[in-house]
Amino acid sequence: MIQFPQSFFWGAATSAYQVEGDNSNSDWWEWEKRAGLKETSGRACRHYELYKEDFDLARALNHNAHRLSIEWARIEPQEGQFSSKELEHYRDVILSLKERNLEPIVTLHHFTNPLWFARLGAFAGEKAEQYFLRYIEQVVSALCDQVRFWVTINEPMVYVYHAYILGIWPPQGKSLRKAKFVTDNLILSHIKAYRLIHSIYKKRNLPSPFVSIAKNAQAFVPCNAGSSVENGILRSDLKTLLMRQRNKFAVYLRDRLYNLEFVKKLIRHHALDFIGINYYSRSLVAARAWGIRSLLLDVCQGNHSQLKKNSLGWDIYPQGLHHLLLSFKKFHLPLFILENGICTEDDNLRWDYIRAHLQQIKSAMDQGVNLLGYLYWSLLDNYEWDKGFTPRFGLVEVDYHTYKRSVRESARK
Ligand code: IFM
Repeated sequence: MIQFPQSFFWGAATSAYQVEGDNSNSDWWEWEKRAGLKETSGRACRHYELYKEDFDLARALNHNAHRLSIEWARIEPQEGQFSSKELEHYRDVILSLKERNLEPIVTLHHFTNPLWFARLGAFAGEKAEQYFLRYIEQVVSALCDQVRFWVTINEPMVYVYHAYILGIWPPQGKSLRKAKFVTDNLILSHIKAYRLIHSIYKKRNLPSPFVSIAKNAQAFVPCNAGSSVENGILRSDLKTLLMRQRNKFAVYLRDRLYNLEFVKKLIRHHALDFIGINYYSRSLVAARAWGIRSLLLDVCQGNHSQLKKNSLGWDIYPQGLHHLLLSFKKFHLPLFILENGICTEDDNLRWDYIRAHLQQIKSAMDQGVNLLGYLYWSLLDNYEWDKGFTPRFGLVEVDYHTYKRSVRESARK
């Protein structure tokens, strides 16, 4: 039995678009149809109607916290028109959590945008940050008396990478220049949102809130070409040596730029009260050249990994979480794992995954890491973006025909 502090937050996370259903004013709603995705979000888990039932399950599993997100497109379906009905809905959702002694941790942006905002360029648009702040002001003013933990933006770099570098999420950009512009805009938007949220609490004489982002972090590991055979080509020793040096350098760069830089910038502006971390897996680095694109993006081509994998093929690598927690420790802020989880059809593997990660967390805490809590991704099976409904991340299984929920064994352990 691993022992954690009494005050530790335990729970699970969801995001609005992935579970609520019928988010027809969001950019993803329009895009998943236009892009011809095999599975579109549709009614998702019908969590918009069934949230009380879902929170009953979380409570019965002894959770004491729950992370959810607000769908901006529901709050502001048309530019400047705010829906009091939807604000009321989310207030009910938060109150339902609190009635069940579940601490609400509320995300304000989780990948999706209102369609009107997307049409204006989303975070590549000129007035992006003003629109974002105006929305946040509405939401935070309506909920501040009930919420202490805010996450402004979920996984900003994942959003930028998929939407502006790989070009596989809306708006399907493929430009490093644009990616940089959007990243800078997200940083600015967070800093201003941080200040705004604090000022709202101050004006109302409420205790200071805890505001952060959810930073996706990855363990970067050099791809070991073993006997120096990579892509079927036998390499000379010198070439192998150079390749190893290049991979090491690429790992160093990615760790700094992908994992740490965003957070560092926010800390420099005193705009984080804790560091929210989402961790799933490792990435095997194999830079084919010294150019910046290769150093930052090339991954191992052959399958050198012997590790067990989730159903999307991601390596299970719990020691990566330990390493990351220790490297974030140097920022001297409390850490909070806002997502960690596995999609699998094998529930024993799910439990092995959770247990192995908890062991790593405990060991990091024993080495002085100040961790506020651990949230599993996800409470429910849900809509995994362009991958549809096939990946099963939930502690609770969802039957997408009947919407019946069944708690998995791994959730009870
Ligand atoms: O489902 C996603 C979530 O929206 C953000 N973090 C990673 C999860 C699993 O891919």
